[in-house]
Amino acid sequence: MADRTFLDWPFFEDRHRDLADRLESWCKLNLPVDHGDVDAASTALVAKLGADGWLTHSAIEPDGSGTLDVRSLCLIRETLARHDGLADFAFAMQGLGTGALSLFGSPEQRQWLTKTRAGEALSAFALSEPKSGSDVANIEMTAVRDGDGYVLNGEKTWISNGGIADVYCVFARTGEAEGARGLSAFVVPAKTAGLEIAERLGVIAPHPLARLAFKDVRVPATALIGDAGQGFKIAMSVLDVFRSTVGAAALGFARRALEATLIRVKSRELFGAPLAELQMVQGHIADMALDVDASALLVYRAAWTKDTGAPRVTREAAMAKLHATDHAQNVIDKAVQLHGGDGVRSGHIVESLYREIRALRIYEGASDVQRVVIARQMMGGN
Ligand code: COS
Repeated sequence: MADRTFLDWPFFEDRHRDLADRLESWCKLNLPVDHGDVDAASTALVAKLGADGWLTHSAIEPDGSGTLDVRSLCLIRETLARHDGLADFAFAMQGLGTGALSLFGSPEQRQWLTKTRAGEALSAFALSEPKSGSDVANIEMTAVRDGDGYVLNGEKTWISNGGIADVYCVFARTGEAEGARGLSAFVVPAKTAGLEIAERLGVIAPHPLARLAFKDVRVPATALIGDAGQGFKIAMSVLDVFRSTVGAAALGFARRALEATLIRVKSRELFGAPLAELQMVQGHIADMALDVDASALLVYRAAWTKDTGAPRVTREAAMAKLHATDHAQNVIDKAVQLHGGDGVRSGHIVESLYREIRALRIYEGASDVQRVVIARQMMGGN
């Protein structure tokens, strides 16, 4: 059983402890699922998470009431990730894909939230392009005003839920100014004419992922989220909320690796005694436990700071994501090492965690981007 004493920390209220307990029971009944067909598995997970009420935490109410409670988002992601990485992915994308609608959506646009919160529609966040992953200000996709709407042309890539999403949040250049100040955000239904899945992308921990082509995709002016020219700030505000949740997912993976390792070192005998009696092994266990607790402190510090009213948590969220993802990688690597041959055996839990963790140091802002963000914040910049 993974350590749950962190739930006593003052970052949480009783409703969070109750949420964590209820979700733990749900996970034991429903996870893991078969990942053989990731499209079918992800769609089914979203439906089940929606039917059982967990997706109500992924977005605000369609009538505009409520908030995104980041502590709940983090607890849910941590718990799901500890049981099944694909379940965490399915939950996370419902929040990221609709984050701009929760924070900036019009009443009409927020109608999507009725379906995404019920697990009846899947959403996706379409920001990255072949030439602008880390450098968001360099987005090349265009959205040209035409009559009573906009026409979108260009490509998006590394789009999670690409191919199975019902609605995309798309960032494009509307040209109010150069660089970051000339971008806008749009809500685009997947079935809009001209929006095509150009390529499905396979990765080391498979999940639905695609490159999208936009060829003269016409959307009405009401598809614009927030104001024209505000797209960069909308993207960054969404990432400020969701980056600490990526740290939370990494934390869930790391806790699972530590849990598996504790069982392993107490049961596996070497040189006539359990592995756990070797001081060198104890040193690794201590480092793993320290990495887990330090990550948890940073993740829930960021979440609590946002929930208690900070206008921006750019530094806290970047620190949480950077530390938790990089250190989960260390924890899981040690877990693989302490499992010996079993650690690299296909289908073993630590082998799958080793594959699952890697992308988290890349998506939603690579580790070095987080370092840039933190340094700028420390020096009084953006
Ligand atoms: N919240 C609100 N506004 C923000 C912001 C934030 N977190 N971060 C920056 N801004 C504002 C700035 O204040 C600035 O506003 P003004 O034009 O009014 O001065 C504007 O946005 C531009 O900011 P900045 O100059 O810092 O932009 P840069 O082009 O230097 O980019 C980085 C900054 C690299 C940090 C940004 O592009 C980034 O986060 N990249 C990673 C993107 C990412 O996560 N990709 C993964 C895709 S999702 S899987």
